[in-house]
Amino acid sequence: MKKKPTAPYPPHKPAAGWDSIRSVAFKIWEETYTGRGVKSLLKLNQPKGFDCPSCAWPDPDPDQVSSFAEYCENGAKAVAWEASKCLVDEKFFHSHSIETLLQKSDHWLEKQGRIARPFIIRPGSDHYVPISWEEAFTIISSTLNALDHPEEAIFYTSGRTSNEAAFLYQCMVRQFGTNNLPDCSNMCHEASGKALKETLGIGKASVTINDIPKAELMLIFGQNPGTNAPRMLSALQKLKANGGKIIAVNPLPEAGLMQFRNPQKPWEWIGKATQIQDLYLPLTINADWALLKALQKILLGYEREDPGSVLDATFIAQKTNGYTEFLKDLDELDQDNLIAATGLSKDSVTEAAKLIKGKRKVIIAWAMGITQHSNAESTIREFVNLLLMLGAIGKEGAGTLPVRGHSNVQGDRTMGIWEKMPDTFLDKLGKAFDFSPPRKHGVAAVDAIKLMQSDKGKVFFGMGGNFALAAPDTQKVFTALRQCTLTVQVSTKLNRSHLIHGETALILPCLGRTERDSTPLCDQFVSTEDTAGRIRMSKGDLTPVSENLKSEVGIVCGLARALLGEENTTDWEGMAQNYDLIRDKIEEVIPGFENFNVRIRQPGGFYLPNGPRNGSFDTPDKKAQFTVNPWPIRQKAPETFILMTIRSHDQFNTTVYGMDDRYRGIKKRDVILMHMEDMKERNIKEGDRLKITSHFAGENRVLEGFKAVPYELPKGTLAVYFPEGNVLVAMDNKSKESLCPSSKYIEVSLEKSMEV
Ligand SMILES: Nc1nc2c(c(=O)[nH]1)N[C@H]1C(S)=C(S)[C@@H](COP(=O)(O)OP(=O)(O)OC[C@H]3O[C@@H](n4cnc5c(=O)[nH]c(N)nc54)[C@H](O)[C@@H]3O)O[C@H]1N2
Ligand SMILES: Nc1nc2c(c(=O)[nH]1)N[C@H]1C(S)=C(S)[C@@H](COP(=O)(O)OP(=O)(O)OC[C@H]3O[C@@H](n4cnc5c(=O)[nH]c(N)nc54)[C@H](O)[C@@H]3O)O[C@H]1N2
Ligand SMILES: [Mo]
Repeated sequence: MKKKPTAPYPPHKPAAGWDSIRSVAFKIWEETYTGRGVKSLLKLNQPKGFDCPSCAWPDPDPDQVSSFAEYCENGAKAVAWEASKCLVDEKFFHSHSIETLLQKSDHWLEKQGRIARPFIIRPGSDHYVPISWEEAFTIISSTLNALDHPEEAIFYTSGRTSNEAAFLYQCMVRQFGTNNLPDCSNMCHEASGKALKETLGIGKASVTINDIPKAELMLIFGQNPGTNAPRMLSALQKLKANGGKIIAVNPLPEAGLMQFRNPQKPWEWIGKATQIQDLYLPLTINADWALLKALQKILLGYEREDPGSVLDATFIAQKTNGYTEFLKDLDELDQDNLIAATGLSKDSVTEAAKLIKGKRKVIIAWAMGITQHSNAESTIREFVNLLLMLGAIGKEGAGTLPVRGHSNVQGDRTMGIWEKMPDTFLDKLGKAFDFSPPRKHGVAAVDAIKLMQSDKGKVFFGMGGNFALAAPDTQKVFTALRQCTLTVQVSTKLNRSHLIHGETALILPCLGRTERDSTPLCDQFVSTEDTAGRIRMSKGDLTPVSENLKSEVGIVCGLARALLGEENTTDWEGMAQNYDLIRDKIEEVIPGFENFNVRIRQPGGFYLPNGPRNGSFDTPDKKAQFTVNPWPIRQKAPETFILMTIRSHDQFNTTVYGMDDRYRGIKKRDVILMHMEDMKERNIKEGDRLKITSHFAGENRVLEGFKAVPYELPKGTLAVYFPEGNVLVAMDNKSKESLCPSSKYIEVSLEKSMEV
């Protein structure tokens, strides 16, 4: 029999192992040329060191932390990137105008090094020039205070900001008078928070890292952990060693889920790699809902044949509500139609159902392949329905695991970075700081763009991140930001958001996680919250790259004093010197932080309260909710493709470390991944340059000159890298419930580019 041709990519090599050690060594040398990067690695994720600035994957308990290397390749890259010895100083901006910088790649911009001091562009100028901190705060505060209304200002947050800085930042913004606090979560896990809060009473993971090895089965939906949460693979390896099984659901066969060599265990770098996934389901993009309903239906069939073989009837009766309606709806669905919609064979769906049957210790993990769809919340509520059927919540080795992105994105939300914090939080905040917080909801990320577009948003303040590139609809975001009177970015490294600026623009450079944060009182530390809701201390000890940096806390306190005036009663000065005072206020306002200053000093920190983890549900009727979620059908024209935007192995969001997407075997970023048959049918050859046109609500957007790469993904599906693909994402292509952009579902057509 003739062998079916397969795409050359991905190369199907084990993830991590020696290659990742080599990659780390190279990056550290390239960035720092000194021991700076190596020194900081020795403190990375150690109980007394600093929290990794890369992803939000939890650290093991203190007694299980590897003293050799409690970090992954991509965490080490993030550290090396921050520890850079190069500086963006006065000389740099003297010789580079905005016009010339706009011609440079994003990789080049960040590679210029750490921003050394505050800079300003004054109206009409094309060069950043130095400015003192005092003058910077005066300009920002006088511009803000001259607005017609505080709601004309937008205060964005990325997810690296510490708890202490985030808490003070939202407090300053609310004292100023607005809830316009969009964050990167609006484009990330917003749907997870919403769907989990409604159904289980809290918008966070119900499992801890210690549950994973105890699970009998783990389902991983829409996530690429080998690249984006690499230390998760060590936990999965333990689950496998204990006899647990793993099902991966993803249109792309991701290397990290196939085979793995633990880079923390050199004896594994050779020999047989661990096979991670037991069953791989390469489903049609956004067919997760259909797959979940099909699985529930098959499982219900097994239960009816053999009562007790699937359902946990006691759990359902005692702990849940809505089961009858859920069952009625499920019975009305047609199993064959559901399976057909998944693009999977009936056999593979049945195999998955058989793996689930009889199990109680089941964890479902997911990430952007689920949340960045317009129907994300429905899919997530179906995860909950499935877990509730099995009684797989509130016990060891079972539950929900939305794997967060940025290292403190979850903590920032806990601290009040949200455009619609509940009244209970606002009441306590007002009491603790003696003011009346605004109650009108603010704007989330997409609405922030619209506010600026409409000329009602005049000031954009970015606490970290790279909004210009991370937000959808690049051209529109650029225009919106350029219409602002003032744009301010608190940053460590140069990025596109510094170049796409308002009439006046400021860069306020801050300390990174790895650096010592000294105040006249003593060295300070901050705290972060991981995916599993554990609060830990983070204390950097590298000498800051420049004497002209401030900590994020210092920046907020300095600005708040200028903005809110002499008569303001908050002790900004005291808190800027002594972060224990900030933690006392956090304790006063946010439940779960009792005795904060004592418990944060314990090795490993402490877990925040989590109802579902203990089997209690803080919903209106105190029960977990089964829900009915209608079939989310998205119409598309027959000849078009669905395109997703994904991360390469050599980037952290908009920070591009290099061009090597090693696990996928691709060494360029201007590429479009395509099924071989789709290429053949359109007479497209590997390397042909294509014009990609996206279609949404009658509007077209274009990305030109991307090279075709034959790749193992379902027919009709395409992939390009984020952030390059963002020009194709229409701002209104988003979830109606959580307003999160559908960055994984972009309807596009293709044609060959004119020769370039
Ligand atoms: N090294 C590194 N680490 C990171 C980041 C980084 O850029 N680099 N980013 C951080 C951040 S902020 C985040 S949010 C996370 C992101 O972590 P991930 O969510 O793993 O990142 P993505 O590359 O967006 O990958 C999403 C996955 O979803 C799959 N997918 C797409 N559409 C569908 C679908 O319809 N159904 C299913 N089942 N799967 C689908 C894609 O094939 C891909 O494997 O990582 C964090 N960690
Ligand atoms: N098309 C598409 N769009 C997406 C996504 C996608 O998958 N596809 N993913 C979305 C997701 S999940 C997210 S989370 C967002 C990410 O959006 P953002 O969080 O806005 O973007 P980042 O690229 O993480 O931000 C990088 C910048 O942060 C700054 N920085 C780094 N460390 C620090 C620090 O310690 N303090 C401060 N103040 N600044 C620092 C540096 O200057 C760096 O240039 O993008 C979203 N956009
Ligand atoms: Mo994210």
